Amino acid sequence: MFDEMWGAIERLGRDGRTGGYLRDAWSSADLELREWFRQEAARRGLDVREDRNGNLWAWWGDPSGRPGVVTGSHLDSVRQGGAFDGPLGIVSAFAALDVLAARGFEPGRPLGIACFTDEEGARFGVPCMGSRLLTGVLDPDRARGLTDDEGDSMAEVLRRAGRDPAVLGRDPETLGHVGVFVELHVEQGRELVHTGDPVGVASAIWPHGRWRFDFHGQANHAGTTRLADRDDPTLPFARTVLHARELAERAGVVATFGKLRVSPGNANAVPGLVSAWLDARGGDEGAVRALVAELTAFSGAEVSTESWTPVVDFDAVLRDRLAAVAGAALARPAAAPALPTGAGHDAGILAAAGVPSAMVFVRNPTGISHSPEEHAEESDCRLGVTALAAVLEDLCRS
Ligand code: HGY
Ligand code: MN
Ligand code: MN
Ligand code: MN
Repeated sequence: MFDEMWGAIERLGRDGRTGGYLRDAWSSADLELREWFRQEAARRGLDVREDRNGNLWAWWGDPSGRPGVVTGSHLDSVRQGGAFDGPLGIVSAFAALDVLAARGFEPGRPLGIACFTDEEGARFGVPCMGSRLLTGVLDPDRARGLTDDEGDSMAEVLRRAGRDPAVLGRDPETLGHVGVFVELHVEQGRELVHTGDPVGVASAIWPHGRWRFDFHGQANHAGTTRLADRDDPTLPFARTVLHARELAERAGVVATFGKLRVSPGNANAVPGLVSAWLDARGGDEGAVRALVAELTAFSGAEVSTESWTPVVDFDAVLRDRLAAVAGAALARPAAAPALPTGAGHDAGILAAAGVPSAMVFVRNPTGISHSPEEHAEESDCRLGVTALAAVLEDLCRS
């Protein structure tokens, strides 16, 4: 079943030229993937629901009686992203339920699969949109007003997708259905390559955030405007990028300007505005915040915070329990290794909301992610399903 599911979605939203994925939230590719999720759930007789924030839930058993064990991830991608970031968690979830059902397993408590909407924030700029709205850490009015690169608001986009933006917001009833959440995800680094393990568990998620830097200047003719008469915003931007690198190296954190908009974008004009998005992360929250503060002062730009996620330390008892179960399921000599990650996840948002949460990582031989080079070997993906099935079975017993 794993191959069949993987084969069914691999082409959805794939750019034939680059092999990268374009699965913006609420795009046609995203809508096709949502339909695929519903069909896979229906094939298994799971009860599928979409909550007020667009997250999909497929249930084996009724969670309204007792909070369930939930696994899952997301199906959207960054632009030109890889195949595994998100979808591996969803396909592995269905495959793990197939393994359990084939064994004649009857869950002692409801067992669900969650597909969180807009985890990457590629379109509207705020990552983990669906889980942030679900848990109430994102103001629905702000979410409705966020715009994409064409200037369409999320409210407009939701209406076009047949959803009612007025109902966005905290959803304690749906969140109350989640007794424990386990997200399987491709590793976005090479730690498991170094340890020689196919599967690991997450110990923590680094604090991380996104800030928009707007460098204002004076649009003017590229040929007739003397250098001394220019107010060219690309110069302070360039200085800021170089300074960010120096600060990050000194502080032992990471800082990235990965998205840039030069307006109005004429090759023969000095731009009037440079908008640049900073992504800054690191194991030390104070160091990340200090870098952003110093860069803000240095830049002379108008700076606004798009998102901030404090450090997530996953529950150590749950983490160690799942590491032992996964290690045993794979007949490994020891428990699966626990590793921190610099990548954000819905599991982190749920953990921050007080839901017992954990993550299972599957080895990525390239260590590359958010790129078509992202990879996981089929054999490791299958081991990930074996580990996830064992973890879910263990959690359903408690
Ligand atoms: O940006 C992240 O860390 C995640 O992939 N959304
Ligand atoms: Mn990602
Ligand atoms: Mn992801
Ligand atoms: Mn648009």
